[in-house]
Amino acid sequence: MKEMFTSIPVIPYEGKDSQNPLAFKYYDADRIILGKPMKEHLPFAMAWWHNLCAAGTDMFGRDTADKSFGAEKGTMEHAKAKVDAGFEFMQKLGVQYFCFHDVDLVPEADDIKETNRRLDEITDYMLVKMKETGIKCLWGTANLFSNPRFMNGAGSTNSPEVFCFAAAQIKKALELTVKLGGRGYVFWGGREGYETLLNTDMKFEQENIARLMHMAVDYGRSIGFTGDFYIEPKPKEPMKHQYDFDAATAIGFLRQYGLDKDFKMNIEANHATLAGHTFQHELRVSAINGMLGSIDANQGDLLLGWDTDEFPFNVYEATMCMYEVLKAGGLTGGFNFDSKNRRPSYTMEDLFHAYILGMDTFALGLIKAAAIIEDGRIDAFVAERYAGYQSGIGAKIVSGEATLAELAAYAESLGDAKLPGSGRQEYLQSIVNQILFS
Ligand code: XUL
Ligand code: CO
Repeated sequence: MKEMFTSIPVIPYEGKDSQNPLAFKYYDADRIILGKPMKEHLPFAMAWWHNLCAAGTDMFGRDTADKSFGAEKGTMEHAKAKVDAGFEFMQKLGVQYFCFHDVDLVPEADDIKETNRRLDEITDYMLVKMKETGIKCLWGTANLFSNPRFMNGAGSTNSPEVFCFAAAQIKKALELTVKLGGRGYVFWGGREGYETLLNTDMKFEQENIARLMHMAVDYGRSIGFTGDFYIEPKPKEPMKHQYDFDAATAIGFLRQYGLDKDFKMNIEANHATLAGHTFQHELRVSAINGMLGSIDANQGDLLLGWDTDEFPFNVYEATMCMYEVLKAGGLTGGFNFDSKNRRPSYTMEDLFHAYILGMDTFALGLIKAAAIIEDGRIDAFVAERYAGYQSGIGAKIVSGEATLAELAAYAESLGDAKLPGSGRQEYLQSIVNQILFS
């Protein structure tokens, strides 16, 4: 197999003073942080769709990047060239995992049986590469939003025939995920939502999504899938309103329909901010519900109201993300770069720069989050802030023994109104800055 990225070497770690654009400044795979090597804290994954497929087309213009990898697009030769390019790319960067949608892998045929045959062929080829390189699959998914038949959604469609096509794709994508040893299987809502309630039976649509997910769980377990299913919340785009609005909504949905034992969250940074939350908020909501599964590592632009899928460079956000991940004891999934280069950064070298940026940002986030935990001042402050609940009336409230009348009587006995302790937000923020910039 010929080398695709001939001008790019294996990316070395050179440390923070390096000026080499093709070197890591912070991601040092074997460096031990809190007792574990960085590469275990940060199971990075390449997103097949952004890396090997998307070439810059947007609403106003066509491709700027050449992702033909020396083959004619729309052919199986091209599908194979993408595999060659992808594995060389991951190996040169030390990325250990990949994520895929079914139709990222092969050109979709008119007949689903032919698409499935192509998928079998390409995944045989991928398995060979996986064995050669040790690179693994983080998660798989089915694209239930691009084909025109999914214009009204997949599980939420008004058409039972389209629902069956969705079932067929999920069945195959699950089989492929098992074949490739994927750790997880993702449901991003795609077009599961609505444009107007004038034509929408919201209750029925959500029940049908749950039916489809139950069938997926039953089938997945029956063919030996032992990993987690994930919902990837997103509040809008492409639909005006998406049902999996945010983590709290998705967790409520999973509990309502009895899916919570099999599913966790795949939290995407850009989706969090579209929902009006911080990335950290979505991670915390998932973690406290025992459902922090995996992360789509990217970044949005707060001045824009859509999903820009930028490579993450905000170290403050990455630090707060890694703080949540460390506190949650790690992920069962990993960090998938659901990110794309800006359209004018169209060369293959830019793709390497993008991953170096993303991986270094999360490495730095990990280092700084560990430092915040080791420093201990923030944890100590939070513990102290709630210390009143450890004894006296506070402990009685927590134990569930107290009654409303008893508490009212206690309040009367206090006389003067009592203020809670200061929140000390500015002090805590200055600790974070001190650690970030030291
Ligand atoms: C879309 C998105 C998807 C999912 C996988 O916003 O994030 O790429 O990650 O379907
Ligand atoms: Co995503």
